[in-house]
Amino acid sequence: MSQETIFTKIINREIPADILFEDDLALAFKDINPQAPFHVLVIPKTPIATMNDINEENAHLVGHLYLVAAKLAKEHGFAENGYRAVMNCNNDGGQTVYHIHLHVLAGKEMGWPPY
Ligand code: D5M
Repeated sequence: MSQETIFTKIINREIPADILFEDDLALAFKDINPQAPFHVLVIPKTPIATMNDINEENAHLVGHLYLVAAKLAKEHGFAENGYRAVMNCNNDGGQTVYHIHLHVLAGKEMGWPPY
């Protein structure tokens, strides 16, 4: 299927990942190339290639990603100090895997803007 990426293989347990959370709609696992002490990716189980492909039918999944992100950040003790949740889109956004994912970064003070 054209929308299959390495993240589909993680969902299907065809390749290993350090999974922190799973439910019917989403999966969260540690980023293989962490940019902060805590760096987790939260993905929908249904593949959506980019933010440009979010629509009325699948938008509820994106809200769910944020719900899972906040839950994980709270559970790991980052609620008070704070954290960042970001989704990259296409080349200029820095997207490399074309299955949308929310990066959840925490455990250090982050800068802005994100050059
Ligand atoms: O982010 C894609 C992210 O996906 C990037 O931070 C590395 C991560 N990645 C890629 N392959 C894996 C595997 N196999 N496990 C865990 N994390 C992975 P983007 O926003 O698309 O640049």
